[in-house]
Amino acid sequence: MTDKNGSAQQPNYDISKFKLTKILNNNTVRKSIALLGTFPDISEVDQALVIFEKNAFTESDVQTDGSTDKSFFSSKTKTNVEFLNNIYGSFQCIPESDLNCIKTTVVYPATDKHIEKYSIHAKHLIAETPALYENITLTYLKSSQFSLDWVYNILEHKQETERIVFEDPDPEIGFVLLPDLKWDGRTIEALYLLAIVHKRDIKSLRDLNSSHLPLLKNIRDSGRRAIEEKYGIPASQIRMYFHYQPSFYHLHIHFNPVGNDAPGIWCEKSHMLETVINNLELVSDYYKRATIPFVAYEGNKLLDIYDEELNVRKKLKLDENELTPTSEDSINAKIE
Ligand code: M7G
Repeated sequence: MTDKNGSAQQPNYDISKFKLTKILNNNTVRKSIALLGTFPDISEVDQALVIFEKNAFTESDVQTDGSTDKSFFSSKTKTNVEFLNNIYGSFQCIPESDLNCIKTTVVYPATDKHIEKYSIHAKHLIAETPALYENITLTYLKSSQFSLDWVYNILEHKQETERIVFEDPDPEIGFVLLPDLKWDGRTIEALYLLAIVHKRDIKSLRDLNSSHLPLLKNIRDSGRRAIEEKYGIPASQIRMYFHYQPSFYHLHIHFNPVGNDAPGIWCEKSHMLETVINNLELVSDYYKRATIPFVAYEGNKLLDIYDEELNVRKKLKLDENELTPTSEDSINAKIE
């Protein structure tokens, strides 16, 4: 959906009109719930995702020194006693509504791939050799990946322009740094920014080589500086990393504070920027030669393709890096 200037237009949905079809994932640890449904007043067929997430606490909301006009410790907070026993008390506090916001993400219209991403699944690890990347993952990616329109909208200043924290416009080593969709935008302790490179020919970690070192070092140094200046978080407390596999195949780097367990920081998915720089300094084509494990989840076609291809190879007694002659065609057939 674009307007006459080519900018993406926001679909005109009203969240109160959402009609639930299915709960996809209720994460009690992250206190988030992913819902599948529709906005029937716009379309009965287009699927919509609504993701609710309770916000982390903001330290300024618990001050009692009068430094904030909104506090949990105010007369506006309603307190229901659950029980009192000796020195212990259990309550349900209902603070004023502004302190009780729920971060809400809507994806509309949502594709089957979006629904898959937000559903709960059993996960499996795949050790992706360079040959498996070339022959299976890359073939799969060419025909099945999320649209990058939102990324180009940011790089071309068509959307989220006022949210940009820092930009280096250089086409080779430049990037845009801005708040990630996952951040509520106010809880500094849970800060989550994304650096998106201007170069458009780097899909992921796999495409990096030593010629990209100036770009990576620029993101590390300028990104850290910008965060320190704007949010007062010192460089020593910023975690910077890539995801592999990412959801979006245009190179980007995640930034968040080491003191906060951001979603997706698990060791099977994250690659620290500092380590990546060091690996490329030691071996210039490290990521072309490395076996990189990644997590695939049940229900994802990529896992089915890996399962089948690796079984065929086993039966034909082929080395796992050799391709069966019909491989590319069979992968494309499975994606369709
Ligand atoms: P990823 O590693 O490709 O995917 O990171 P994953 O972390 O979701 O598995 C892409 C990052 O881009 C994620 O952290 C998303 O939250 C973020 N993101 C996605 N979208 C669609 C947007 C968007 O429209 N705006 C912004 N600012 N961030 C987004």
